[in-house]
Amino acid sequence: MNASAAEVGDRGRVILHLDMDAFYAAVEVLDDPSLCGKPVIVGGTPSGHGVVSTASYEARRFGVRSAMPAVTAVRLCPDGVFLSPRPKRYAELSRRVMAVLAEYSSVVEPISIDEAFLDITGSLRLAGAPREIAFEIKRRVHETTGGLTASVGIAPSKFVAKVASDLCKPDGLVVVEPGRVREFLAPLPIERIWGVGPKSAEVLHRAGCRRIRDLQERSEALLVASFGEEMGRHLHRLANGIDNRAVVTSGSPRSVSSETTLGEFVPPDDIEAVERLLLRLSEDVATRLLRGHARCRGITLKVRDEKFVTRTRSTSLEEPTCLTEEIYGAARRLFTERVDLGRRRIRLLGVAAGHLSFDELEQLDLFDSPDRDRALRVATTVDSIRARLGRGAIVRGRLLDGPGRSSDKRVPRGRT
Ligand code: TTP
Ligand code: MG
Repeated sequence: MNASAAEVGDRGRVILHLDMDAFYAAVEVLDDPSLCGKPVIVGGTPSGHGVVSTASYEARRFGVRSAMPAVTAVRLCPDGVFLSPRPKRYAELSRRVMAVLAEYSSVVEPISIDEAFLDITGSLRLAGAPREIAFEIKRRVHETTGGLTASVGIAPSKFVAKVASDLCKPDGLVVVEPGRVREFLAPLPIERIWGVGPKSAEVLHRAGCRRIRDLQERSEALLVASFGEEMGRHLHRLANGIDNRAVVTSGSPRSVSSETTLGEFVPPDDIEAVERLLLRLSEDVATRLLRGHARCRGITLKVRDEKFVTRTRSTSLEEPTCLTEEIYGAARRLFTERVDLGRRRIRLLGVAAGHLSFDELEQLDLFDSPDRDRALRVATTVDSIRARLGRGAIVRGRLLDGPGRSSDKRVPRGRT
C-alpha cells in the first residue's frame, strides 16, 4: 500500500493522546510549591535504595530517568530532592483528569495513570476544531487539578497521536493534519516506533535506517526481506503512519462467548453432532466479533459432562481472527486433542474468544493473505444479509441438519 492510500485509509479519524508531564513529581510540586524549580525525584531514597518512579524536568537535565536505580540517580543528581510516592494522591488527581477527558468524548481509553487516548472524531462539530479541543482540555486539566500540565497530540491514528504528544513535552500541543503524517514522521528517529527497542534499533542502524524517513523510502517487500515478515510489515505500517487500532473504551468486552446446554446429552464419540454444535457456536462468536469490529487471538472451549464436571481448554491462534472457520478449527482441535470425557455424555458446550483487539476491519489490506481477505469479505457480506433478512437467510450446509442434532453416522475421533 502506498502512503497516500494509507492516509486516506484513516478516513478522517481524529485521535487525541494526552499524557501528564512528570506526573508524580508534578503532583509533589503542586502540593509543596517550595519544590518548584528543584530537581524532584519520586521513588528511591537519598541513600540510594530503591528505584526512581519519575523525576521533574529539572532532575532530568542531570540524566535522571524513570526506572533508574536510585543509587545512579544520587550519583547523577546529588542535590536531588528524593520523595516517597503517594499513590492515593496520584490516583485522586488521575481520576479528575480522566473525568475531564470524559467530557470531551465518550470514547476514552485510559492507558496508564496519567495517559489516555480519546477518539474525538464525533466531538468535532460540537466542541470545535481539533486544536481548540486540545487547548480546552489542557486548560480544564490545569484548572481541575489545581495547576498540573499535560501534553497533547492529535493525529489520525493512535501511534501518531502518541508520538505527537511526546514531541513537545512538557505542556506541549502538536496537531498532525491527515495529509502530513508521513512528513511529520520522516525526520524522527526510528526509536519512536513502537516495538523498536535497543536491540531492534541496533539491527536497523546497521541496515542504514536511523530516521523514519529511511524506512519510508524502502518498500514493504524490502523491509520484510531485511527484517522478517512480522517486523518488516510492522515497520512499514508505522513508518507510513498506518495504524488502524481503534480507541477501546472500558465498555468494550474482554471476551465474547457462546454456549449451549443440550436438552439431550450428546455421547462423546458422536463427533458429527459435536462438530455441528461447535460450528454453530463458532459462527455465533464470529458474528459478534465481526459486528464489534474485534478480532481474537485466544479460543477457549468449555465442555460440561452429564455429571456436571466442567473442563475448559484454551489455545492461542497465530493470527487474530474473526472468521468462523478459524475459530471452529481451534475449538474442534481442542475438543479432539485435549478433552477426555471417558464415557460421559456432554450436557453443555461453549466457545469463547479472548485476547480481543479492536481494529477497523474495513481496512482489508491488514489481512495477510488473499484467502483470509476473501473470507472476511464473505463473512461481512453474510453478516449484513443476516442483519437485514434474519439469521435463517443464510445457513451453512453443515448446519442444515439442525444444530446439534445427533446423527446416526458415527465418525471416529481425530478425523480432520
Ligand atoms: P510517564 O507518563 O511515563 O512519565 P511522567 O508523567 O513522569 O513524565 P512524562 O512527562 O515523560 O510523561 O509515567 C507516569 C507516571 O507513572 C510517572 O509520573 C511515575 C509512574 N512511573 C513509574 O512509577 N515507573 C516507571 O518506570 C514509569 C515510566 C512511570
Ligand atoms: Mg506522563
